[in-house]
Amino acid sequence: MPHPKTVENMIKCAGPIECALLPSLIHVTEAAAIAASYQMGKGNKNYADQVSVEAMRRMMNTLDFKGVIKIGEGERDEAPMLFIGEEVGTGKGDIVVDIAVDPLEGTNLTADGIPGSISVMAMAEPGGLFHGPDVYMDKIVVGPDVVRYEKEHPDEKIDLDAPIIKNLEIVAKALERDIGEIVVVILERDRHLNMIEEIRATGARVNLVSDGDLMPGVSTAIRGSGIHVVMGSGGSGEAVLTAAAIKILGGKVLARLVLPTVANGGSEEEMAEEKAEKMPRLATMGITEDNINNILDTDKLVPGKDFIFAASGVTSGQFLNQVNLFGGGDARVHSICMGSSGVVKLTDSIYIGDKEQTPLRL
Ligand code: VTB
Repeated sequence: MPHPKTVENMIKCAGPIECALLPSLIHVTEAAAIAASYQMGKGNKNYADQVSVEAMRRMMNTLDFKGVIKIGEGERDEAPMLFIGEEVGTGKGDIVVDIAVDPLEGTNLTADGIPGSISVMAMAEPGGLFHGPDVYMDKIVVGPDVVRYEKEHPDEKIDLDAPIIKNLEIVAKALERDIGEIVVVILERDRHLNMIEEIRATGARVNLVSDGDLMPGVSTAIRGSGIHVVMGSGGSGEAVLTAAAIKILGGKVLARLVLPTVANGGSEEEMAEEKAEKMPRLATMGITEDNINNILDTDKLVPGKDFIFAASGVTSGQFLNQVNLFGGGDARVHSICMGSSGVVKLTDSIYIGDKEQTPLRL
C-alpha cells in the first residue's frame, strides 16, 4: 500500500542535521528565551543578553554534535561566550554543523518590555551559512507569492537597486492588491529617513520598528501576518538568520554588505577608520573592495542544503507570544522551528516542575 505523499516526504527529504537536531534545537532557543524573560522590563539589556547567551550555550552543550559558531556574539576577545569560532556541542557523533545564533534579538525590546524580542538560531552543514563579519546588510525581504509572480513574469523581478515604487508594484501585483494595502516594515533609523519617505510616496503603509526586523522578515512569508515587505539595513547576522527561515518558507531575500559608518553617514575619517579595521578581516572571508557590493540572494546567504532554524518569543511578537512565568521555575514559551525539508513546527511548550503548584491550564 503506498504511503501518503506527506509521509513519503517526511521520510525522504530530511537530511541528517534536520533529523538529528531539529527536535532539540527548539529547546536551545526556548532556554535562552525563558532566561531572558526573567529580565524583561528590568532596563538592563546587557544582563538580559548575558543570561540568554549563557542559557543557550548551556543547553547547546548538552547535545551530541560538533558545531562551530560562525555568526555569534562577536569576536573571541569581545564576547566571552558564543563568540565566532567557538566550538559547541558535546563533540560526540557524526553531525558537524555551522551555527548562527542571536540569543537575544532585540535586547532593548526585552529590557523595556516592548514587543518583538526573540531568541533565534540556525544550523547548517559546514559552509551552509554565509558568514559575513559584523557589518550591516542592506536588504529587501518578500514572501513566496512574490517568488511565484517573478517566475510567471520573468521581466518583473525584485531588485535591490530598483526604485522602491518598482519593487512595491511587483509585490502588490503578486499579492493581488493595491500598493496602498501593502505594509513595509523598516527599522526606525536616521539612515532610513529617505527610504521611509520614498516608501510613503508610493502610497504603501510603513510599520516602523525600533528594533528587531528579523521576525517581520520571516512574517513576509506567512499569509495573514499583515507584513509584506521588509527593507533597510541592519546586522548581517540577522539578515542571514532571516534568509534561513525565508529559504524554508519559499520567500526571497536580496542583500548587500555595507559598512555601518557608510550606512549611517559617518564622516570620511570614520569611514576610512572602519574600512582599515574591517577590510583585512573581510578579505580572509573572500570579501574585497571588488566584490563587497555584490548582491547576495537567498542561496548565497544560505547555500546550505540541510539546515534548521528556530526562534522562541521573549516578548510578544507577530506570531510568538511572550514567555509566561508561573513561579517555581515553571514557564510557557512559544516557538517556531523549521527544517530545509519543509517542516514547520509552531509550538507552545509548557515546562512544569512543580506539578501540584502548576496544574496545566490551556
Ligand atoms: C538590526 C536589526 C536588529 O539591530 O540588526 C539592528 O536587524 C541594528 O541596527 O533586529 P542599528 O545598529 O542601527 O541598531 C536590531 O534592531 C536588534 O539587534
